[in-house]
Formats: sequence, structure tokens, C-alpha cells
Amino acid sequence: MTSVEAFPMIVIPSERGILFASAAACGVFQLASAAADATFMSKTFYITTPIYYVNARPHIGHAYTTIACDVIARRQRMLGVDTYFLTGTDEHGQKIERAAQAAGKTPQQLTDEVSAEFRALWDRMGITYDDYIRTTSERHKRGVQALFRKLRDSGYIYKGTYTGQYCVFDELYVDAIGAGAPCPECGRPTETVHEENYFFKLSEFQDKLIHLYTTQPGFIRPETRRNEVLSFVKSGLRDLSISRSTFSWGIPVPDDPKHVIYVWLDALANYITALGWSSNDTTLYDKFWPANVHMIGKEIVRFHCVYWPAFLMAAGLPLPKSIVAHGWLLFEESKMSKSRGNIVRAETILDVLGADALRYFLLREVVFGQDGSFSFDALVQRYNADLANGLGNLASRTLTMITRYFKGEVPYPSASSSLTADDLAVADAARKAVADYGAYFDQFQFSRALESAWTLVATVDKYIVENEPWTLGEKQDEESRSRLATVLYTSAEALRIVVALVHSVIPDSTARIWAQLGLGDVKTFSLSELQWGQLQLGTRLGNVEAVFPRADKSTIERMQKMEEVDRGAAAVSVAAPATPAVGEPVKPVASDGKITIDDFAKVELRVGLVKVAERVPKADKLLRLEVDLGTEVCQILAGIAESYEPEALVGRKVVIVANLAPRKLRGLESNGMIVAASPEGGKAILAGFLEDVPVGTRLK
Ligand code: ME8
Repeated sequence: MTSVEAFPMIVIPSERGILFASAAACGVFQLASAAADATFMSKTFYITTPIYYVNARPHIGHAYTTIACDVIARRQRMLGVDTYFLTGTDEHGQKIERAAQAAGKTPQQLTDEVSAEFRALWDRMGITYDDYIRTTSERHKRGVQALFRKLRDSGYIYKGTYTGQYCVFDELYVDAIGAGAPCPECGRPTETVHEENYFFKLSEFQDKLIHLYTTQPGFIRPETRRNEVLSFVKSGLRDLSISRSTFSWGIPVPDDPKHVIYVWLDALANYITALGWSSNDTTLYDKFWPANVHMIGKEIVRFHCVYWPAFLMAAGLPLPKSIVAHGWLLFEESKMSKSRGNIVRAETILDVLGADALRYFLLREVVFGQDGSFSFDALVQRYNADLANGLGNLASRTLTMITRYFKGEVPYPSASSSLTADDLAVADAARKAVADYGAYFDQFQFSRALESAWTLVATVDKYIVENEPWTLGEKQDEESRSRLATVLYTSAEALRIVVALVHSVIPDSTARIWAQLGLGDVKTFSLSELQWGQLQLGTRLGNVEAVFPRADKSTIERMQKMEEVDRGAAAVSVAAPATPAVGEPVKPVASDGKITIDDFAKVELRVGLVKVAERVPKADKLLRLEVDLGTEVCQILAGIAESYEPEALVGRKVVIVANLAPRKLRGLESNGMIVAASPEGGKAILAGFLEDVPVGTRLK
């Protein structure tokens, strides 16, 4: 095989270091110069996802962050950079403890199950993580305790008393006043916490943090998030409580095991404990820390951009180079989230269209940094337009014609002297695509990077249509054969360039097209050497077959149905817990004595919010509750005083039988019944919800 010389060999600009200006838009990534940015300028590259909570199963919001990291990690590896990619699960804290309780499991059982579910999904999607950290692992616990000691020994921790509101959903101390006051972040009722705690001297880091944000503008991206954090820190920082003592599902404070370490200190430390910081083997830490990119969703910016750098500064450790916050995936107009119940599972899309379709859609459709809506219609439309009709069609027609007209061998193009303006324009478009793609990519502007690759696809399509290789193929004269060879060579070479560029985004399908081009394993290709004209003449094509079959209308309905069935199954398991109420034994039902749906409908089960809870004098087992049902507040007497402290119930959402006839207990009227499980010989466990649900909602 000879390398092509017919096209003038112009050295293309390096993929990195191209000056580049982009439109300023809210939440969109923008830096004046990729060259000035340290994020991609190291010999090694370390990228992390958030570690996901295990109180509910994964959805495409989690997949979005994980895919973005995977795409970057794969590209770094293709550029020859020694890369480490970390993901994992966040398994401690009150939220997980309660979720386990509600599911009738131990926290360890729940975390084992859900963590495995996340990992299995990433494996199924071909996510190329190098390590999967779980915060319940011994290596992590040891590292967190070492960090706590280090902060304490450096004089940044003291003991005090915290009285105030805590949002269990966000695991966040908040400035709100009064029991049940709404959390300023998520609007859910907060709980009053009065505890002796360890405090971290966050207030001492205000000036240092402001200095960090102003001297390293790339530390927080995009710009809008940096500005938000800057004004938050400028408004003043208070010391932060970093331990809890009213529950036990966490890592014990060294030398004071009555306390567990605040879940965010525990979780953030994963980024260094996974690398073996402070362990016997710090090879990975020495090689990869500081991280190049912590990728996160915008709702956890404060933890990553304020608390985390402050902890690291206090411990005398280097800071990550960049924290990159993307926007939210919305579904049915609001943030896709387990608590709202409006999630879409990745599995549905994987089953029907495959992982590449999901990866491409999320990065192409959503402007990274901004919120973006997900819909099955848009997914299928993009898939058909860009993958089936775009790249897929370009590949199949180019490769099929080479097979038909040149017996499956890449043909010789004409000598450079006889290249037409059309031929040269395609080569120029390819060079531009390589340069633009790299520059946009390094700015985290994935949708624009992909747009520039697809501009090349469109250019080649137009070139093929205008040069009609199928007409040339009918002729046998030398001139037509030579022209046909040039057109097909040019098309195949442009195809090769697109495939190499977008391999990290759609790895499976591009690996197949690469093999069909007769180029072997795309993983071994070095992206930093990508140039026009490298396709070797005489390369024998592999087996040519369609990579993206067209999706018809029924595909949308199929996916919607799959999600409906799944949601229905989840709803049934919530609505039918078959849990007898405490102190209200359910009459035994004969095994053949099934009830009808109408019988069940007579019981009005509603979501209630406990506003007041107190002991009933001289009644050891009874609590008096005032429960908000949305339309009224009712008084309920519940036999759960041996299972719950009254303070722990205020602000909690419970299931109430709302249409029970009133009755008197200890002289007090009880209007309704609270639903709980009563395991044999154990304490009562209140029925609850993993997702947030509005007060008053009927269970049916
Ligand atoms: O916050 N759109 O875990 P988490 C986009 N354990 N991204 C979304 C999303 C959506 N609708 N929903 C979730 C935690 N994500 C902590 C993190 S890190 C030390 C501890 C993604 O399970 C996004 O990355 O609530 C978001 O930040 C993360 O999942 C939150 O996951």
C-alpha cells in the first residue's frame, strides 16, 4: 500500500491550542483561549463524576454526567494522555438510612443492591471507568478518617452545638427558621437539629476562596456558576458542622465514635481516597492528583466549589484544576429526578436504540451547561436525521460503491494537478472539522463540536450528490474511472476523519465503521496524528453492513410504553405495601377472601406531613400527631412512641388512612391512622416514599 500524495499535504493546526471565540450565552462554556487553560495541559488526566446516592435507582440524568466524563476520558486516551476516570456511589447519611428503613432493609443491604445496579448499568453502557469507589468500603473509610484527623490536627476543627434546620434531602444545613420551614434549595420541609457537633472553620477561608475564584477563572465553569459562587462566598461564610450524632449510618469520628462524619465531607473525600491518599500505596494519588475535572450537576456546585477547596486548603492539599457544572435534563417540564418520579431509565433506550444513540443525543441536543429537555420524539428524530440518514448513510453508500466499483479496495485518486475545486473543498472542510472539533471539545461545548463534525458529513453528502459516482460507475473510459476513484477516495477519507473524531462519543458504531473501512481496531489509532490524506491506497474494506437501522414511529411508542409499564410497577409497589397500622391490627383475611378493587378504593390513603408530634402523658406507647393532609390538619393518636422520638417525626411525610371513623383514646379524639410495618418482635417502621410527593396525594 502506498500513502496518498495526490492531495497537497497541509499540516493541520494542532487539535489543542487553537484560539477560539464563542458566543457568550448564559450557562454556556466560554473561554477566550483553550491554550491558556490548564485543564487539558497536563501529561496525566484525572476526571470524576459525582458519586451517586443509592436511595434510588439510576436514570438518564445520572447517565448524562457519566457519559460526558466517559466521552472526555476516551478522547484523552486517544490523544495519548495517561487518563484515570473515577465514578462510584455515595452510601452514607440520614437520607440513605431512612430510605433503607422505608424499604425494610438494612442500610448495607440497600447500598449493596443499588450500588451494584449503578455499576451494572455503566458496564452495560460500556463506560470506561478505571475505578468504582463506594463510600462504605474500608479504603474510603480509612481515608476519610485520616482527612478528619488532618483537619483536626491542623486546628480547623472544634466542638460546638448546632441548633437549626437541616434538609435531609440535600443533606444540607440551611438558614431557615422554625420546624418544617422549607429548604431554600429544594423547598422540602427541613428538620430541626439540636446536636453537639464538630465544626469546621469554614469562615477562615472566605478570602482564600475569593482569591482562588478570581485568580483562576477556569476553576469553576461555566462563568455563570462562578459568579454565583463568588457572590455566595462574598456574602459571608459561617463555620460548618461536620458531624452528626443523632443517627449512626456514617463513618465514625476518630476517637469519638458517638459522632459520624458529615456525609458531604465523607463523600467529597472520595476523589482522593480512591487514589489511595494517606494509604500504604499512594502511587495513583502521586500520579493523578490534583484532578483535572470534577464533573457535576449544577445543584451541587456549592459543595464542590466552596466546601471541597476549603477542606483541601485546610489539609494542605492541592486543589482540583476545574469544576465543571452542567445543567439539568428536564422531562415533562421539570428536572428529571427520583423524587419527582419523572425519570426516564437508560435501559429503555439501550434496549431499543442502543447506547450510542443515547450518548449522541444527550451531547448533541443539550447545550452543555444549560438545562435541556428530553423527549422520545426528539431522540428518535435526532437518531434518524444525524445517525441513520447522516453518518450511517454516508458510510454505507461510500463503502458499498467502493465494494461494487473497486472490488472492495480503496482506489487511487487523481494526481493533485487534476483535482477539482470540489475535491479540495472537501479536504479543507475536513481540516476545519478537525480543528473546530478539538477546540469546541476542550471548551466542553460538545454540541458545537458534534455540529462541526456533522457539517463535514453534510459537505461530503452534497459532494457525492453533485459528483454522481453512480453515473461515473456506469462508464468504463479511463477519465471516468479516474474521476470515480477520486470521488470515492475523497468520500472515504472524509468518512474516516469523522469517525476518528466522534469515536469517543459513539464508540460502538464508529468502531464498526472503522473496521468496515479496513482500518482494524480504532482504539489503537492516535488521534493527535489525525490528518487529511492518511487513508492508505489499496486498503481492503471489511464486511460492509448498515450500522444505524432507521427507527420508525413505533419506536417512540415502544419506548414510552416500556417506561409507563416501569412506572406502573414502581407505583404498585408503593401503593400496596400491605402494612398494617400500628395499634390497629388488621383483621385476618381468609386466604380465599380476596377483596375487590372497589373494596380497596374505600380506604382513603393519603400523604400527610407531620407538623406536630408529642408524647401523650401517662401513655407510654402513644404519640399525639397533627398531620397536614393538604386540605386539613387532623389529629391522630398513634401507638409508635416506642419506635420514634417525636422530634424525629416533625417534617416527615407519612401515609395516613384519612377516612377512618373518629375514636377516642385517653380522652383525645383520633381522626385517622398512620400506616407502618410492624416486623415481628421489632419496632414499628413508618411507610414512606423514596421520592418526594406532594402532601395530600392519594395512594391508589
Ligand atoms: O448529589 N439532569 O448524588 P445524586 C442532569 N451524592 N444531571 C442529573 C440529573 C438531571 N435531571 N439528575 C441527576 C449527589 N443528575 C451526591 C454527590 S459527589 C461527592 C456527591 C446527575 O445521586 C448530576 O451529575 O443526587 C447531579 O449532580 C448528580 O447526578 C446528583 O446525583
